[in-house]
Order: sequence, then C-alpha cells, then structure tokens
Amino acid sequence: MKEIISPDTKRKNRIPPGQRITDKWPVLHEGTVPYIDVATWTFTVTGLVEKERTLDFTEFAALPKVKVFSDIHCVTGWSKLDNLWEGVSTHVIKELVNILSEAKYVMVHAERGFTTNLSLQDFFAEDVLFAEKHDGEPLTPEHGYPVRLVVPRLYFWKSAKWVTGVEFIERDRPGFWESYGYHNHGDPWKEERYSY
Ligand SMILES: Nc1nc2c(c(=O)[nH]1)N[C@H]1C(S)=C(S)[C@@H](COP(=O)(O)O)O[C@H]1N2
Ligand SMILES: [Mo]
Repeated sequence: MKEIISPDTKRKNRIPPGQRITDKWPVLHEGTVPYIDVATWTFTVTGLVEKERTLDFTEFAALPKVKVFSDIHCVTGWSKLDNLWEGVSTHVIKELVNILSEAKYVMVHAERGFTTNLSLQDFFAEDVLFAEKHDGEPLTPEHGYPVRLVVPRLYFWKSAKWVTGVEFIERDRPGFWESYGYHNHGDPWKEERYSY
C-alpha cells in the first residue's frame, strides 16, 4: 500500500500559530451523529463530469487504498499530531469519471446536507483521502464512519465526516461552515479562521 507523509508533518515547528496540542480526539459537528448502514450507503460523483457515477459500499471498499500520515488542526484551537489514515486517495476519482475542463472546484457532500467547498488544487493534493480507518481502526460513528474526507493541510472543518459524494462545479460557492463565516480556504499556517 502506498504511504504518503503529509508535508506539514515535516515542518520543524509542526504547530501553527494560535494552536495547542491535545492528545485526545475531540468530537465536533453540527447536529447529531448519523448511524449509517453500509448496505444502503452510496458514494456519488456528480456535476461537471462526462458521466455521473454512483458506487455502493462494496464497490467503494474495493478501490485501491493509501495510507496518509498527518496532523489535525481544528479552528477552535486544538491540534492533534501523528494521525495515520487509511482509505481512498482523491486521485482515484479521476479513474472513476472524466472530469470536464470547466470544473474548477469541488463541493463535498455529506449526510444531512452538510457540505464543504475546495479548489481542485486543494482537493487533489497528494495527502487528501477518503478515510475509512484512523490509527488502524475503522472510524467510529462520531468521527465519520463509514467514510470521511481528510484534508491534512487545511483546518479540520474541511474534513467532512459521513461523506456521501463529491460534485464538480465551475464557480466556487460556500459550504456549510463557510456560509456561517468560516474562512473560504482555511490554511492554518496563515490563520485563515474566519471570514469576518
Ligand atoms: N458531516 C460533517 N462533517 C464535519 C462537520 C460537520 O458538522 N458535519 N464538522 C467539521 C468540523 S467543524 C470539525 S472541527 C471536524 C471534527 O471532526 P472530529 O469530530 O472527528 O474531530 O469535523 C468536520 N466535519
Ligand atoms: Mo471545527
């Protein structure tokens, strides 16, 4: 299995400005935890693609896997270093569909209408994956079972839990937290926390 080390973990100082280290893994999200039945779960690739695709859990689970070593930085101020994720690289999406050249952004969709927006550059960064495992264990429901996005180099709100699909779009639009005033981009090293 390919192993990717997130470049931010190789910095001399791994703690971005205004962050504190925690050994625990806090649980944060809007609403209650959805308990997902993988028998009915699907992953859809929609929007600006030649032909939209829907995968069921068996098909998704059969996709090639990568391991990614990364740090977590939450906008509320905690950072958790040394996480080992296992799952499907976002690059695999390019083998499932032909993305049209008009596509410039992606809207990540999750259970209950949660969304978060990313540029294609951020989405296809080498260390971004749809994670199914953390430190060797399947994700717990609280942390996004069965599949969550992990975007190591941006604040953790971009790492959507309970992902249900991705939509390729031409014009950027704010996702859930972004529309409540979180920064559109969210680089922890530039403290792109809020847009106000
Ligand atoms: N579906 C969904 N994913 C989400 C959120 C959410 O509200 N819904 N919140 C985000 C925020 S603000 C944070 S800080 C992280 C927290 O992930 P954790 O609970 O695994 O630590 O999840 C992100 N992903
Ligand atoms: Mo957050």
